[in-house]
Amino acid sequence: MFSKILIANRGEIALRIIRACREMGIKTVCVYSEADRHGPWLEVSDEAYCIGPAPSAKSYLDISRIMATAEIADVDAIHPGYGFLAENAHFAEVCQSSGIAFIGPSPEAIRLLGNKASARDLAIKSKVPLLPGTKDLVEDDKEAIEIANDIGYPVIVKAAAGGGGRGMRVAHNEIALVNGYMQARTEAATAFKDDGVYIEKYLERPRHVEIQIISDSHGNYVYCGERDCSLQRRHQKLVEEAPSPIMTPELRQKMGETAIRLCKAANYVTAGTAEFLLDKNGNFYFMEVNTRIQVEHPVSELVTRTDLIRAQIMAAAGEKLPFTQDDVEVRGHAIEVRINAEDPDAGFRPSPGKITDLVIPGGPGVRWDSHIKVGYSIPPNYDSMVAKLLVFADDRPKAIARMRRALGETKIEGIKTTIPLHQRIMNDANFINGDVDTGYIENVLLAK
Ligand code: MV4
Repeated sequence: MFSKILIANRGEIALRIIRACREMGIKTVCVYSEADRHGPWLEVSDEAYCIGPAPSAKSYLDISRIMATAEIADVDAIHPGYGFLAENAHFAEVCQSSGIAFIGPSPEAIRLLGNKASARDLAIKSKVPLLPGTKDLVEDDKEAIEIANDIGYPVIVKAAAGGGGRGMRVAHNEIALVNGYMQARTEAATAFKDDGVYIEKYLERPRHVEIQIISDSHGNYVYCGERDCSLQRRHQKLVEEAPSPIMTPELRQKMGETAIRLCKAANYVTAGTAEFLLDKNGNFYFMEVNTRIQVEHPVSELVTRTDLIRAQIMAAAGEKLPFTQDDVEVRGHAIEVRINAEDPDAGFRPSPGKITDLVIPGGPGVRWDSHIKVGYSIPPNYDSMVAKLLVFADDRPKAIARMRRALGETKIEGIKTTIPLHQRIMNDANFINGDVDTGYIENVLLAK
């Protein structure tokens, strides 16, 4: 097993990884930017090194500064968390060639699945269900029109290098398609330096259901149930839960086995997530694989009683997973809300600043994953998420009641947060009935 791990991240996920390492007897090294000098997670790390100024490009994304620290601190492995360098194949390669384990999949698996067009191709070969669409990149608008006429409108143009909703255009007719096709290419060229796009049939108002997988280098693959992440705003998830309100044991097994088939075909090792769209009739369609540990991983930990960070570290160290598929049973219900330093009444404008008072919720079935404390100033430079509040209960109605209760206990003073919006969601009739889709927040709740 590793004796020391460098954490190339910040905030709550840095703290989550430190906690797992401490329980495993592994020493931790944090790298941080000047803006994070007073980051509370640094106090519980064994070592911490400032590697540069506030802009991510000069700190959390600067591979040479991170690798220099890894060498000096003499670590065995690097955990990238999520965001920043987590899905950067080049970084995984640099780690490999420096003899430092990257806690994540191989550079080849990141590359193969990171490109949505090659992931789609692999899904076809692995008999994973997809929406009708192109097998290859679409070279010009004439070809785009032919494909759309073939599969029928509406269609969606997606950047091959994109993900998480960037570089996408929906078209309901030929004129919109020609425009959308060019816009998607231009946007992709700017954002990803890769203007490749592909086309799919557009599914209206789907649910977003993703399968958590974890595997080791001994060929063991386990799926840890699903998460329903349908409640989003502008591709930012707000609430995640497990199980999905519309899941059945049969569908879970089918989706889980499908996710594993795809990950096996990519020689995928460690934690990953296969994202699917689910329609009202229980049909599911593969979207993409996220080759990292995700923000919402704790909801799966709660319902399957696993420690995914521990399992991820064990797999990266070449050990066997600490559980098998037979050990993993979905029990109870978990909900996570993302508490962001944003003002929901002002278009979700970021609200950084100093925490002047803080009451952390507790009691039965409550988990608080956060790095904040009184006197800490949220810097304006990074993601606005300040806490993940999770609840666990026997069933969904009890979990919702528990979340209402936990949100009521929570007090974060000095900044605006998304807590009032979460209270509204937990009292919303559609949410309570499990009747929401990916358009619900923007089209219904915020329009009410
Ligand atoms: C889609 C879709 C409908 N049809 N693809 C957005 C994120 C990316 N991973 C996939 N996305 C979508 N792809 C087809 N063919 C609708 C979305 C989508 C969406 C998906 C999940 C969660 C929220 C969403 C919000 C808008 C659109």
